Amino acid sequence: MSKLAILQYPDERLHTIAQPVEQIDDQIHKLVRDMAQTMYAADGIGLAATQVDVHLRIILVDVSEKGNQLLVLINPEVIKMGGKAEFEEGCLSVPEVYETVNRAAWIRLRALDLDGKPFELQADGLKAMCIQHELDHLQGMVFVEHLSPLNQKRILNTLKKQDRTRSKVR
Ligand code: GNR
Ligand code: NI
Repeated sequence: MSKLAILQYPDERLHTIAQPVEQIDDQIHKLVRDMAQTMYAADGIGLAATQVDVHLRIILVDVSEKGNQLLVLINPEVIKMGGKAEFEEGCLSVPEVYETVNRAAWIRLRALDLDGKPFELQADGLKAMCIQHELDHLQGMVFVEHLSPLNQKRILNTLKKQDRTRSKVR
């Protein structure tokens, strides 16, 4: 297994639209294992392939307390979503930024598992929020892009300052 590098906003590659997986082969299995290792090592509750610069429709989610309930969604498609919820979100590609985003309260989707078998899934709460966050990544969207332009500007400035202080420390 190997840990993968996570693209950092505002990296343009985060705006790439992911393509469907055509064949779930050994290469995809290895990618999913590496993504899982990367997500757990970063203490994340989700990870989209986009974030590791692989532009395929693959997302991982594990919102369990112990981090032992990994959900792998290949070629996920939304069947239905509804209700309204607000969540304070963060992202491994946007370190130290937490902002409230409006989401659907629940989501129903169809996806393939690691054997290529289709299944359906219904989620609400944190899990629904995380899945919507990951689906956005597959569309090339980062959560801060749900915020007002002014807020986005503030965040970009904050990230630039973080960069400066980091290079001073090093
Ligand atoms: O680890 C993550 N935590 C998180 C917290 C609140 C809302 C969304 C997330 S997803 C994020 C991992 C990530 O960046 N996935 O794309
Ligand atoms: Ni994210």
